[in-house]
Amino acid sequence: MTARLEFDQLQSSAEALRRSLSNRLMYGVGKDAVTAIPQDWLHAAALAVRDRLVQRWMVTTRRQYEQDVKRVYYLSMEFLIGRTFSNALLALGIYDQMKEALADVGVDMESILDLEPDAALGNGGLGRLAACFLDSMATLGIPGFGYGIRYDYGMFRQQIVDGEQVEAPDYWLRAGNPWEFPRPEVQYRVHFGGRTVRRDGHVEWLDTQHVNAMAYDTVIPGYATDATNTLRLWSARADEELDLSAFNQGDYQRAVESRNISENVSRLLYPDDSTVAGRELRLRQEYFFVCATMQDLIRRYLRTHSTLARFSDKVAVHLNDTHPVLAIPELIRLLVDVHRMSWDEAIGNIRRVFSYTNHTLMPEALETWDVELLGRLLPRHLQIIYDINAAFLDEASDKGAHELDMIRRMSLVDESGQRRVRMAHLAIVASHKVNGVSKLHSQLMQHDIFADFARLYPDRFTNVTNGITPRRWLGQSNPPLARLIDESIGTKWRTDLTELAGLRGLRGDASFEAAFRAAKRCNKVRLAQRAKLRSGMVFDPDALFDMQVKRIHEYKRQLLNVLHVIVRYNRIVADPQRDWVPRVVLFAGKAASAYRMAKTIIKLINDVAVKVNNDPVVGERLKVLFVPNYGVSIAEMMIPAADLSEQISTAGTEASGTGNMKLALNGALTIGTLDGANIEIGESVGQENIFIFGNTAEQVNALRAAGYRPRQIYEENAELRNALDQIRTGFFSPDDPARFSEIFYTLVDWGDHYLVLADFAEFVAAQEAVDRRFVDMPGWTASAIANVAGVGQFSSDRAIAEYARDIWNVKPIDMG
Ligand code: 26V
Repeated sequence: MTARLEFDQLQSSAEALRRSLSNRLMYGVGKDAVTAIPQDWLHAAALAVRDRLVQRWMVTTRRQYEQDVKRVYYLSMEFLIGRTFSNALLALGIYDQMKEALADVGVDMESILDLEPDAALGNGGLGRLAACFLDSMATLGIPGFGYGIRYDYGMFRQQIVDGEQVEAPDYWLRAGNPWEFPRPEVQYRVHFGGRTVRRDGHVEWLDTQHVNAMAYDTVIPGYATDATNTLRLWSARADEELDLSAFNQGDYQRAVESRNISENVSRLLYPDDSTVAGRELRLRQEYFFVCATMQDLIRRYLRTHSTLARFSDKVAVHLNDTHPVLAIPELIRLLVDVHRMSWDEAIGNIRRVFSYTNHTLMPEALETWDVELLGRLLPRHLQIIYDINAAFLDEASDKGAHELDMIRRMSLVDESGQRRVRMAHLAIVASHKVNGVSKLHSQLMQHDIFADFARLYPDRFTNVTNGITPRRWLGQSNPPLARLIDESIGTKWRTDLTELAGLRGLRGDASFEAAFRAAKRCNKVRLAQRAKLRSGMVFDPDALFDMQVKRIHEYKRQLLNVLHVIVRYNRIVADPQRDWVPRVVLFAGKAASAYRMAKTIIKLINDVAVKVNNDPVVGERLKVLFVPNYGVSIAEMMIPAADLSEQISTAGTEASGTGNMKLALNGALTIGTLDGANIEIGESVGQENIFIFGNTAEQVNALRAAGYRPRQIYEENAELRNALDQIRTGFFSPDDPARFSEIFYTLVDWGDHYLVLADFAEFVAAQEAVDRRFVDMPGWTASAIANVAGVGQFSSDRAIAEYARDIWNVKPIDMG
């Protein structure tokens, strides 16, 4: 019999919240109003909010069990959540009430919001996408679990010292994390190393070392629904017994040390979003994560089912890129070696269970693991991968793939040079669906890197264009615009973003346009104030705010942007009296710590900024600022203030982009190439409301094939030549004239791999068109409104609905 519990039904009034606050401060934080510091108030307020989430959480969990629903497990090494407090308040509809409750006890809510650290458990787009997807799954009532790693150290904090990036550790758990529930009773053993033996027709994995994975749960609230979901993150715990044995032998120090070493597996997020470092610890992390996750979902399934025979009816596992691909051999191992399912039955289940999203075409970012390393760390998994490969190659040959070259290309093991397992191939072979993240990306995936597979399994490949959650990226980050939209077309857009199309009807409505402009100005003033506070720089809120905010990478072409800034600067100096459109060019983004060129680009941006900002001839006509430590919270502050969104990657390189969607949703116009989701954004907002320039993906290929000659472009374009020579000769770095020579040679003499010079002239022309449009303020505003009105389909709700229907075959729960 279960005990009958009596607990308080928590209400949402300011009055009830004030009472909760007092209780939580007293009994949760252990402080009173006299001793509480602002951090304590935030903690108490977070606990008061969390209590209200828990009520819904229990209801949702009960409904899921009652309805024996099919669940989706979204496996991702990264979840870039950001802050939770405001988001939860808005989801629960208690933002104003909490503000009032805090005011009643003498605390200004806005001033404590900034004390909450970002949960920065991700690098960039892939991690933030996972966070938007959690929000949408909960909001749509899709029974979903996020699974990941609870890194002690998230994405590093970026400081800019003398114009250069300096990394500092991000110990985000310092003040405790009020949003998580530790589950010490949920722990699984994760084994490494050892050897395998065959006994009675079964394989046993022996002589291993192990570490435990302990669960931490976070409630993910849906917006304006009782439905919630769970994000379960694993943290490494050394085994008690192991310690004790060393301790008993009198070696106390060694016991504690070995504990630390095995717990390193969840210590830090790898701060690299495009090259796979061949690091053993990263492989250990990947396995640690999927091993605990697969055990957990089998255990959950067996709680309500007596055998695993129909596992795939109730379980969908989604692989966010290849990072969790070891879940495939791990699930096979558990089914076959532990639960004694036949190989064929296990394989059948696997294909129905798994699906995989590819997030990049860049060859250096496609994961492969050294066979020797895999065999040493995970001998049983390597065997299973070989067995899958053998079966796959048979199947391929049955389907007519006889050609040796083709077999070599498709094999799960790359045999050229040191043998390596191709994780993407394993994901494709073992999944029933594989998707790209924009139309172009999905096409290129099928025609280029995975063409052989697409021919073999034509029905397997599909597209789901990315999306972003309107709750955070408009509702929370941009209150002035959100309020205006509420007043103009109602509040439904928050759960159906296509409602924004209703704004088209307000075209030509002078008072709406004025209010729209006022909202943008308000956000620009807010950003300018922050910049003044942090950097001392003053800029005019009526200038055009031009933003490129994203990871620093050569393919994203921050260099193309800098070249335009330099040319603009030179033009202003040559003719200061012309009617220049004042611009503030803002950059933000982190460089991978080992990516030298990306770090040099940051230094160049800062050196150019010093030159431009201190030239008295330039004045307000041009300002350049690099905003340090870009992350979710800084994005929420910057994006609403943008007039112009820079989406200028070499066509064919940016899989989708999601910053492009956030900026358009906040009323920025895009200047961009025909790459990733830019193409679809252009189709939706209207080609007259976007500035497209540059070579297409097809033209990029043709150019490269024909023998691209950047030096010729350099020689023929005087303004470009001048800018590049300034970079080369130390015009921006008089203290170290050779500092940027490598940039010059990379672009002019070493092939300019990302075709910066090829797109330069068109980029500058597009920037001139931007200026012309901006001085026509009514025209600009109409375009900005068209952008907001047109981006409805880029909601993560739409994306998740497509995944649920076409890939996972799951339905929303009935909340009754
Ligand atoms: C690779 C690695 C290598 C090992 C260390 C950690 C790490 C972390 C991430 C990655 C892959 C990054 C791939 C990625 O972030 N792709 C981005 O995905 C976005 C969401 O689909 C998409 O909008 C961006 O265009 C795409 O670059």
